[in-house]
Amino acid sequence: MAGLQRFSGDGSRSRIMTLTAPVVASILYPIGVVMSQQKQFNIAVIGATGVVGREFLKIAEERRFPVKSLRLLATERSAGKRIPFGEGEITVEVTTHDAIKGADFVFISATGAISKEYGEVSRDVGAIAIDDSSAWRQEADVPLVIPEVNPDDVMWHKNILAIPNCSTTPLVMCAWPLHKQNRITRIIADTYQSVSGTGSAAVAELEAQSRAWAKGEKSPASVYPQEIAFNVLPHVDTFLDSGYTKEEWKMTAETRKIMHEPDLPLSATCVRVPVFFAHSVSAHIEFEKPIKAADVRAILKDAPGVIVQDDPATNSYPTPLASAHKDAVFVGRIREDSSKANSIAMWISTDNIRKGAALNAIQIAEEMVKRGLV
Ligand code: 2RA
Repeated sequence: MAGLQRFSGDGSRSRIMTLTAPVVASILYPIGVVMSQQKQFNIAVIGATGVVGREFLKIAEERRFPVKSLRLLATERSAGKRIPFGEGEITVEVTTHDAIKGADFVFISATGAISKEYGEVSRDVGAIAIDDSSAWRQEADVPLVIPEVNPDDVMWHKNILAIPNCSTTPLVMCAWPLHKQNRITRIIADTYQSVSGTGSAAVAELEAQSRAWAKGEKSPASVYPQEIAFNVLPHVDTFLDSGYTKEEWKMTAETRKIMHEPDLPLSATCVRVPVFFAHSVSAHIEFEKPIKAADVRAILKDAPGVIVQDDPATNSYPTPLASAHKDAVFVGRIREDSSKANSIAMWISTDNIRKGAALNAIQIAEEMVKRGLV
């Protein structure tokens, strides 16, 4: 059994034990959970020490994903760190091709270059890669999946599957159930994206700049091109020749692919805001036929993974602060767009690290397990 190490007692390195699979199962899952009858999987997580990687581990435990063995992989800088999992800790190893041999699932949340390389290696060694980057999302033989929207797309995978960008997922989770009832003809989406979407260095930068500001000092921008504290930057990812950013292009291209609507008109403006966790979207959606705000509320109330929070009389609407660390996509401020017939405006907030990334990845794996694809 590859790689799962558990520290006993004081956790000293001399007392590292490598455990066999049945022991692991009995340690990770409380007595009474019938793990022996459930298929279990060898998992490798690339980018295990990052914001998404750590959330992935939390969610795998919460959802009792059937783990047989777990290898946590990262850069040399992080190798040797110990990360809690179950009742023990696992030592982070350097990402190598050998380290993913024997894995059933390889979850990748690292750089685009690592995603590209390790997606290919996963495929070559017969593992299933579920990738969080944009490296594979537009490849014709790579399904881009939100299990609540297009679960059947897992069926045609060729060992690499991608999860959508964290600003795309919440929008599509709300748009898709409406589109099924009344065809969408155009979407305008403006995002308010938290710094955790950039990674832990950006979270630290916002904190440092906020603390410095409170003391009347300045802390320089290094992750972002300009200060992010008490500011908003209409700039997420790189600028393209079209004048859009790559993040904005991703929202269009990914929404089209997931909804199987290759010509769906969508224009996005993606904005970074001084919020730690959870992305928000202000969406204006036009439909083929007339539609009422009440219809939208009713449809979205039944939409899987979506919670309607829409009571202006009590100041109840989604916010990033309240949506952070939760699984659902929260939607509110649903109203008929006064500027255009057959159009609805709405406001969406979602934890970008959970449903926007780690949770969606685990749900894809769960969908594949449910369908006996692995
Ligand atoms: C961001 N959407 O928020 C990106 C992360 N995938 O920067």
